[in-house]
Amino acid sequence: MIPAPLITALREARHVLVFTGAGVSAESGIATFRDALTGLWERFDPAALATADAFRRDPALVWGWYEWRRMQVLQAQPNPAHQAIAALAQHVAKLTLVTQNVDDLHERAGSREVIHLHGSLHQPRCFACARTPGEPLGMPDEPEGGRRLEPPHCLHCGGKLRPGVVWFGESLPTQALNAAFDAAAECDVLISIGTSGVVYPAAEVPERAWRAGAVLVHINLQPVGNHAEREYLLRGAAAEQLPALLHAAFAD
Ligand code: BJW
Ligand code: ZN
Repeated sequence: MIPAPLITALREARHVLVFTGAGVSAESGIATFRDALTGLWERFDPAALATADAFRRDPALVWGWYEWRRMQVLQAQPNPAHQAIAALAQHVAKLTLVTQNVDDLHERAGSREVIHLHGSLHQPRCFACARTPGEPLGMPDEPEGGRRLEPPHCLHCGGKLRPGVVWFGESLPTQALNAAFDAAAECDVLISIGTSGVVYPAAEVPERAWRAGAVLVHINLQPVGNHAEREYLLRGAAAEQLPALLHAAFAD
């Protein structure tokens, strides 16, 4: 059952901020990070794979792991949750989409101007000079993946290419973070989908929106959130809950 005040808030909203995490892509077959048994951090050590120190220590291990993940994303398709977010943009005056995800499934579902707080698997840059390669990466060389793979070299300085993602201890892209905080300060409704909300500063986005007076709704398999006033939880899979919310708000 979708609470009536939430339906009303969504119908009347001028600016909706959609904030997504790994759970929105779970039903496309992309692993999340912290889910029991299936999460990436259950099977892999983040300190060995998702830090600049790890890349310095063993670039082939880190590059091979990210190429394996990039290949999984290339083979995946957007699911009904990604599609519902793209469709929601047609129903509200303004929609801002902020994602923590490093895949491109929102773009492939038709969402425009996606704000990526944690970068992208598809836009590597040089570890030495930070410039991007002149041409996009082709299909990964290592289809079986998960194994060591030497990173390609930068055409400008000869340094090693690194994945264009934000590792632990690194700053988020300033423009993206500012745009997300600005949207949080002025949105009427924030829909937070498939995120555990434990990684900062990204987790501040829904917190700031709530403090600024927005209605906050979480769509999650788990009971996330603070159960405060103006805060709702639609518990279940994003690919079911989000289309149901849109149907309830905009079907007639
Ligand atoms: C479903 C579903 C379905 C499943 N339907 N729902 C203490 C306090 C505050 C901060 C810190 C601290 N200690 C350290 C920090 C800083 C650190 C941090 O936050 N650490 C915490 C983990 C404690 N943050 C940073 O380092 C950030 N930088 C920074 O702070 O810079 C300043 C600084 C500079 C110098 C020194 C120190 C600080 C950078 C953070 C970068 C995060 N990067 C990653 C990896 C990206 C690359 C890669 O992909 O490998 O980003 S970590 C990983 O977590 C990834 C995600 O974007 C991010 C968030 O995860 P997400 O999306 O929430 O996924 P899960 O798996 O956690 O949750 C999935 C959810 O979906 C669950 O709730 C499920 O129930 C749900 N779900 N299926 C609906 N079908
Ligand atoms: Zn370079």
